[in-house]
Amino acid sequence: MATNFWKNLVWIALGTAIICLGSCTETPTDEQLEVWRKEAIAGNAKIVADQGKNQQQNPWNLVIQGETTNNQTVTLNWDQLIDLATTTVRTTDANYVVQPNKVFEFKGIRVSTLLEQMGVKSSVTDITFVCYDGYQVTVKLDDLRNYPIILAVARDNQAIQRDSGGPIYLVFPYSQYPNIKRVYDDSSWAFYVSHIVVGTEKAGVRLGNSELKLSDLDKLPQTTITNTVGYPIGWPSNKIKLHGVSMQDILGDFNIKLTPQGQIIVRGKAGVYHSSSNPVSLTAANLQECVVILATRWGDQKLPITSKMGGPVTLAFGEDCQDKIKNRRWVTFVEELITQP
Ligand SMILES: Nc1nc2c(c(=O)[nH]1)N[C@H]1C(S)=C(S)[C@@H](COP(=O)(O)O)O[C@H]1N2
Ligand SMILES: [Mo]
Repeated sequence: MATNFWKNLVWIALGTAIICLGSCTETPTDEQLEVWRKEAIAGNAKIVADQGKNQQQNPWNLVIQGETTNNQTVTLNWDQLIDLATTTVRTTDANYVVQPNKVFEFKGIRVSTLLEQMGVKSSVTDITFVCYDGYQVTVKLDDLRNYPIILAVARDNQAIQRDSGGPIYLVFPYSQYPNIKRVYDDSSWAFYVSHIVVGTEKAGVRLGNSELKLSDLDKLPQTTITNTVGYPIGWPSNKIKLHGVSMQDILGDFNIKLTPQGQIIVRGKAGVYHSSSNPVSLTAANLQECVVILATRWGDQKLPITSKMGGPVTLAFGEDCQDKIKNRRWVTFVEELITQP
């Protein structure tokens, strides 16, 4: 079955090649990439919507993107994931606190095998797992190659429940290799994984029909804020500098004027940011009262924001936002701005 799956994938790739007849190059065009990206995002948004509607059916996709050999995004649906889940790992479960020594049989997809099939650029060292709730975990590619670290879909032959990290749970072979605990503690066991990001993606924030790349953001006036960050993981806990473009300047550049009732919705990669009932939204008043930026760099050295930190683009709030914006969320992996003027 797994072989069959990869055959299908090749077939899909071939189908795409046929469409661009004659003028085909090895690298897909930006337009093609954009189509694939949109498909992946639309597919994921749909899964998330269905997930909300019907918990029983439990559909789930896994999206693989970033610095793969072809810069392609691949979305695997649940049936495909089950077909690929051929690796068994017997280990204790870092989060099974009732019986910390109980050994479970996890069944899942060995991450290194999946990445081998996808192809990874030779410069890549880190692989980041993004979860439905916006949490992320980064694992060294070498460690994925050296240890059977799996995306588990079953524990003792049962689907993994949400409260145990399912439907896709990142599992480390603690029992066989106790030493890896020192590098990957219980916080590394990512729950409800929805994306694998290979290396760090290129910045690309959609706004209407446009896509803001890093070079576009760099052309706009640059704003620096200094604050304690509210990202879930991967950042220093002291006050730090974040550099990027203020939301006001982005709206100004696109000639978008928000009415007093208007708002701008900020969407990150994770499913939680695709909920229509609880979006991250900023009003015109919010943006007048305090500084909100799309951050592209951090620290005194203006380092790029890697996947490990939820980059390349994150949402950041100035200190003056403290009491002014309720339900502030420091969105990681920002991918889209939706304006409702
Ligand atoms: N998706 C996701 N996975 C996650 C977390 C999380 O917040 N979200 N927390 C991590 C941490 S810090 C620990 S200790 C374990 C258990 O988290 P819990 O105590 O919140 O259940 O899951 C890890 N995996
Ligand atoms: Mo934790």
